[in-house]
Amino acid sequence: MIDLFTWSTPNGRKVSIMLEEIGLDYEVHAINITKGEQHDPKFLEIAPNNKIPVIVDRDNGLSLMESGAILQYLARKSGQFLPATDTDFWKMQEWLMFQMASVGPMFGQVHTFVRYGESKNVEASERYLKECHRLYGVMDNHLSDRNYFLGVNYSIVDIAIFPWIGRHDWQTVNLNDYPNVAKWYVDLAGRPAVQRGWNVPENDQVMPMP
Ligand SMILES: N[C@@H](CCC(=O)N[C@@H](CS)C(=O)NCC(=O)O)C(=O)O
Repeated sequence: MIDLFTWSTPNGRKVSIMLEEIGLDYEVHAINITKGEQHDPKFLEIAPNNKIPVIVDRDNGLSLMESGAILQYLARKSGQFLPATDTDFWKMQEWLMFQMASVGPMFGQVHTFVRYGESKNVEASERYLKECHRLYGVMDNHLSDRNYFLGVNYSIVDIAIFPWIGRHDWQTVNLNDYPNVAKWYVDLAGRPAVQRGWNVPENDQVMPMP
């Protein structure tokens, strides 16, 4: 049994989608970050960086923050979505780091300045939107000759990237400008586990479709 501390955001959804995919029992604890619940001293005991998502594995008491680490832990615990070869393992690290270091932080800035800031800070909005489009271009190019980020197999890299593309409406990105990303996105959006994971904690946010 896994305790999942989360909210309906891209980083949170990575983990709920993963838990749905691997079919592990889990209990959801909603941490409403719009109300500052991530700063609750009790939550900080397991979340030293005061951010969701965090898991606690009741089997061994381990608590983990950082969605990239959590995805790898759950892959290993379940024996699912693990790369078959050493080369694939490193390719997984490469694209997971790409998500964690580039897609997440840069798209997050677009959400801050373009969506919430209504592009009033022109310099920041242009800078992050430009980088966001560049990253969409990188992903579109990579997916031009493969179904998934690691090739033929759906993996934790797809799970890590999907919820960020699931905010393309917030990013003012027309997904049809990136047809390979759009095709991949529609494919993943059709997976029942992805749909269930999107709705954790229960929310009324519609998954945008191109
Ligand atoms: N690198 C972290 C980022 C986590 C993160 O930024 N979480 C956001 C929601 S998506 C959060 O909890 N924000 C609350 C805050 O910054 O106070 C991860 O991938 O887990």
